[in-house]
Amino acid sequence: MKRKSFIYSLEYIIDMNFNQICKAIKEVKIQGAENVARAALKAYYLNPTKEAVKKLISLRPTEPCLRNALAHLDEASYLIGEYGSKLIGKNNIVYTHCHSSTVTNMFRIAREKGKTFLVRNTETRPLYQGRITSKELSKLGIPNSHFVDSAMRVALKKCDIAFLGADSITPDLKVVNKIGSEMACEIADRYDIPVYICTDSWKFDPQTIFGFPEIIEYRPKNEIWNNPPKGITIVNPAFEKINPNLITAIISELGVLSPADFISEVRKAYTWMFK
Ligand code: RUB
Repeated sequence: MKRKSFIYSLEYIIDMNFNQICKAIKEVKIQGAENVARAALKAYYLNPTKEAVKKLISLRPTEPCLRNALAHLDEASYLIGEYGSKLIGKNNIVYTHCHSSTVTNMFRIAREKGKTFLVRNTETRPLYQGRITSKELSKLGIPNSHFVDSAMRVALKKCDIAFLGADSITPDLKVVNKIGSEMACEIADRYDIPVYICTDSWKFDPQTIFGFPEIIEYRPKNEIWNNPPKGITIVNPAFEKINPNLITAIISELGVLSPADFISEVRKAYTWMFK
């Protein structure tokens, strides 16, 4: 049976910024260990930096729930970096699409370990999140070649390995990620390039266990074309589901696992979700 959400008492923080949430936690306007942890997670998402983590932890020193929630994300990111970087060979050409902080962090760790590799990435129309990836890689000193989306096959076919992020993973083994991701996987399959998904296990979507389909977000048409002539229907899907057969493995804090093994480890790790 689907459980009720208990976060109704925190609705008022939805419009708060990072500093306002910190103030509310400090002044005990947000109280109760679990509510403090939930609010801190929201604040962390608004400001995902090491300084923010330090500040959030300092607000209520007797709150291990808050510390554990924040630590999970950092620990998972660290482990994904450790596992993923091992898969990058010397002077590899590596592909990625869109912007995944988990993938970029893994590249950072690989670089810190002395791995030399070149990243090829696609720009990700219409919002160009691929540029964020390119900018971050440049800052990290990782050589990077940037391609338009329609050059995806050209970008990919000489790559040794591909890494993508995930927005959601469903019990029927589907990884949902930025539009273009399944196309990238199909091209990679054609050229025998292994594809790894880098993701925290929290991307598993428990709602889908209860028969709710994973909804694919369709975004406003003006992101693509501001004033198109009449009679044109603009279709702007933000995400797509990837066929699990096209995924070599999912790299998470649970290990480097096939989609089926990943789901079975998630089932063990989060038994309460399946009741
Ligand atoms: C971003 C996207 C990313 C995942 C994973 O899409 O698809 O691959 O969100 O990101 P959008 P992360 O730009 O529309 O949010 O690894 O940072 O969780």
